[in-house]
Amino acid sequence: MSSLLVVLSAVLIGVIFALLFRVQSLLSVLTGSDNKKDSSYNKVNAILFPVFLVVGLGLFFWATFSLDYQLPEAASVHGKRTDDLTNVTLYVITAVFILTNALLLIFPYIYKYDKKRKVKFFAHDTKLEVIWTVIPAIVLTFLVLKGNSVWWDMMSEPEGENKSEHTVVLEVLAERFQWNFRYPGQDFKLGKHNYRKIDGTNIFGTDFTDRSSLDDFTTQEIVIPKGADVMLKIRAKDVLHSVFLPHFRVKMDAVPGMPTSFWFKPTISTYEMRKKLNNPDFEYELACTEICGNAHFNMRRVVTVLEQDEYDEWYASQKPWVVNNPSYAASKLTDKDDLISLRKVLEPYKSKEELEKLSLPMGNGKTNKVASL
Ligand SMILES: [Cu+2]
Repeated sequence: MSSLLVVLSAVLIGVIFALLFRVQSLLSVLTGSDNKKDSSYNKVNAILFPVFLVVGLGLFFWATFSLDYQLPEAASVHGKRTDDLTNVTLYVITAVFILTNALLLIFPYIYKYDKKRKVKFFAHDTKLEVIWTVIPAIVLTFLVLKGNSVWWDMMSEPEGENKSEHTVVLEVLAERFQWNFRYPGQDFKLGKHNYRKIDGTNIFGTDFTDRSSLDDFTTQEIVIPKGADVMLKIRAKDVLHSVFLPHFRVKMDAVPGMPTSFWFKPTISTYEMRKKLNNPDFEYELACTEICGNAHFNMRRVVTVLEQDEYDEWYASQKPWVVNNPSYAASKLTDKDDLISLRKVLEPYKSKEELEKLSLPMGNGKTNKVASL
């Protein structure tokens, strides 16, 4: 009961104050004293608008040019075009940003309260409407068309004079929380895969009945040659991940059930970039840019760009996956010719004795000595 009284008296006091204020303002209108009110606050507020504009723009340019969050120069042909597009877009946006904010903050200063000024009333102005519809439409059309051409550059195989002498196609498989890479072997053809064939050993779901898969090899890092057309075929096993190669300015989501891909052409080798940046520890990297779970931070891999001859050497030194898992591959094969192909792939890596000892269980339950095929 007493608390109700307290609330009621507080409300009453509030009402009394409101009424007093109302009476006071009515009195000032009647006596004409409100016209004489000093307009210094009006002036202070009016000046604060352009001051905010100058300070704000100063901080904006300071943050843009002095904070060091820029990536090094783009290390791919596509990256240079992407940077150009980004810069053109930024120039346009910055110009519009400065213009609109200047108008917004200078108008209150110019048109601050002045009792001598007459107000102009207009509800519609066709000329203004046309100007602010047509100009943005033209600028945006230009930006979209330019962006579209950069996009298709990345999405399609280079043709004509843009095509390099060498092409590298490799598969990128994302899973929580690692990246896996599969290269076509000496036949330069990636073997087929099927998600139904994925198990603890065959993480790519490689289909070994496809002979071009027998010489494929897997790696834990991406190695690519400078100057070649590189295509990444991207898959994800579980959730959304994202393949981001910041130094080459390429990025594409890895979507479960929907293979994606992109093309790019590296132009600066890791060694050259280290020299340019004066940083002997510099590495290009692949980073997952989809927050895919609690160990997301694990999804970083080194990308090494080599000169073509160094790359050829590296490529030739890679062992096909089946060399380390011959029994597994053989267990998936039922056709005799397939097994003979497997033996041919194994032969350069295994001695005759090893091949003799190696028994390859066949899918039909029988066991074959691989050497006796
Ligand atoms: Cu991820």
